[in-house]
Amino acid sequence: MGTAGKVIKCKAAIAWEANKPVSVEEVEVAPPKAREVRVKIVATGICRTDDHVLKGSLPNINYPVIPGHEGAGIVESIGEGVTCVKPGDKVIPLCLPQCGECSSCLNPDTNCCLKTHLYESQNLMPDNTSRFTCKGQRIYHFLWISTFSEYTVMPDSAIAKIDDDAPLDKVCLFGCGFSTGYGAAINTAKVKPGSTCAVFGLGGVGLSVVMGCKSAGAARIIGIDINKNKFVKAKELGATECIDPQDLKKPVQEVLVEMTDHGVDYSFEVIGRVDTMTAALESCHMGSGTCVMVGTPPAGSRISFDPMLLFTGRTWKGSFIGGWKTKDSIPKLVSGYMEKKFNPDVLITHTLPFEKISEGFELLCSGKSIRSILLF
Ligand code: PAD
Ligand code: ZN
Ligand code: ZN
Repeated sequence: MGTAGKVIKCKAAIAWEANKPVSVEEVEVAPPKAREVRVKIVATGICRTDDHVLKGSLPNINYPVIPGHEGAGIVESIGEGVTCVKPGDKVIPLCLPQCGECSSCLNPDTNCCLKTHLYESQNLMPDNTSRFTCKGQRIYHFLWISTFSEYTVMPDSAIAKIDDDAPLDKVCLFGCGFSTGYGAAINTAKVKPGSTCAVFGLGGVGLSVVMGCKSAGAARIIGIDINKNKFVKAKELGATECIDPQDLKKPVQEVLVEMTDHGVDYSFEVIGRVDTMTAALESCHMGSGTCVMVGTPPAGSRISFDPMLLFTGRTWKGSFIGGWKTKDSIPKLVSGYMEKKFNPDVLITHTLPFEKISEGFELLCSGKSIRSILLF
């Protein structure tokens, strides 16, 4: 390709500092170094985690940064030693890498590769340099993949080749939202047929949890949200009941325990607040209930809870990108989509040109969208 080995100028959205909207700028994207890949992003979703970056509530982010982590695109060029993809391949960048070599990657029971940002910063490429500049200034990467740039560079451990026929404007959701929620239900909780589930937060990720619970055969799926507009889609996707905690005279966890003969079998926190994390734990059945934390805890937060809740046999777990070993699993999930095994398209409420990214964040923050997809 004509651009291989050259710097590419393109559009990207930069968060210059926390608590400011992103601005669309022209950036320079350097060619990939050894074991790196440069990708032309075609479509990217906006996940709440990107909004956490804008608000400064995600740990260890350096500014200015190009956020975005729910993208799909086409390989433009590869650096020396890359064998897993070639120019022209359709790919999904992985916000959780799978290096294949660390103790987590070698352990079949976890997907938490030690190259994750939550363990080791991914604000720069592995050689500690950035591939992005804007107005002469170095711009940081986000989770190694920065999908809010038309061209972006990532290590080859953070990319997965997908089906040649996959529609990139839809399957970008497999990069985060859908895979995270669906996997939290089927991999992390291992929801059993006939069980009762409660899902706190019915955004793009929470609704994907609802889909996972439904496909696992849950008999009752109770959706909880303070925005009643989310209930219609939740019911369409399998929620059997929906509750707005603001309508209740008692805490929602007490109501759930009463509604379900001493508590639910599985609860999921998909908001990212410490009060709802403990409420979700408290709504589980003694002895057997499992609570899964999916929402991202605010940086530096601490939880205080009654240890008797765990002493009496409840299980509290976290789920990171749905427990999937990403490089192995995301291509299979995309194939499942192509075979119509599940349909996250229903989560896409808005499709916008990339320049309207700030409108996409406003739609998310005002509760009007589930997922907005930005097209380059
Ligand atoms: P979203 O903002 O689309 O959905 C959150 C939902 O929670 C909205 O519908 C809100 O109305 C609702 N809500 C807010 N406050 C309350 C409350 N007090 N009680 C009940 N409902 C409430 O976000 P999303 O679905 O994109 O992401 C949800 C969380 O999951 C967020 O914290 C994000 O950072 C996290 C996430 N985690 C992973 C992971 O790997 N664990 C991956 C992707 C996203
Ligand atoms: Zn996300
Ligand atoms: Zn690893």
